[in-house]
Amino acid sequence: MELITLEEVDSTNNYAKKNLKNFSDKTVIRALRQISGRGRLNRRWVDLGENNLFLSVVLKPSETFSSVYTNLTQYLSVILCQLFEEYGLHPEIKWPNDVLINGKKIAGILCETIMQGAALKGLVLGVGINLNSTSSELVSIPGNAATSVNLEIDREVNPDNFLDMFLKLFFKNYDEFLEKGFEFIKSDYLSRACFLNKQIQVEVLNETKYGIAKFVNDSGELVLYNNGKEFTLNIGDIL
Ligand code: BT5
Repeated sequence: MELITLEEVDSTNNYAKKNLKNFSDKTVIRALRQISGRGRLNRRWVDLGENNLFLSVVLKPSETFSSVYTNLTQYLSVILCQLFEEYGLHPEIKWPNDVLINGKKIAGILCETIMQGAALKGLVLGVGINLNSTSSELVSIPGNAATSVNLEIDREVNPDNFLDMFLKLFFKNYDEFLEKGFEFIKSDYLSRACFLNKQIQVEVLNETKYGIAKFVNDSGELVLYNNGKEFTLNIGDIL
């Protein structure tokens, strides 16, 4: 594992993608300031200052795509939960990979796949983690439902220490996860899931699906029941 720290960047994911060929497998790009952080579907990730984490993990696990890579964001969401639990918090996962504390978003994950024809050039797994913020800064975030670790535990968090713990835990079981897939993390994922057996709405590519979130299958997909019908979703946003 190699860690590269940048003072300022538009987006660590953009930087990792632009310079992908220069990075080997398991290179981590961290930026102290990120001025145009991205979420999914062109949404923004708000920079709450240097005492927070913005990073992208460059992964080059194989030369062709494997379906297990679609579960990397879920693997990462479990790692984040385990870290927050070290701070005495009770994080929950909203399918597929949002990490919430008391119903508020504390971290965001964006995984991008870079292909050239059928060849996999790499994966860029980006994560923003709110460690230190103020209630007034959080108000600027669209949706008004964000939090940070310091506000939940009433003390500042050292970003370097957190990053250190994050990298150790992420890479500890990473190779085994790639071999075994979602099933390897399934029970850790489900024990933190906050959406099961509830009537939910999921936005899937401009369409809204309604139903009861019945279970998450062995591929990490969400299975919804509605009027006796079953829908299996592999992407979407629970509203
Ligand atoms: C995400 O998107 O949650 C993925 C965010 C990934 C950010 C990292 S930072 C390092 C790397 N480089 C990048 O450019 N990106 C990655 P999504 O599920 O689309 O959620 C975006 C929504 O989260 C926004 O529309 C806001 O409502 C909310 N949001 C934005 N900034 C936030 C923050 N700092 N804390 C909590 N919520 C935030």
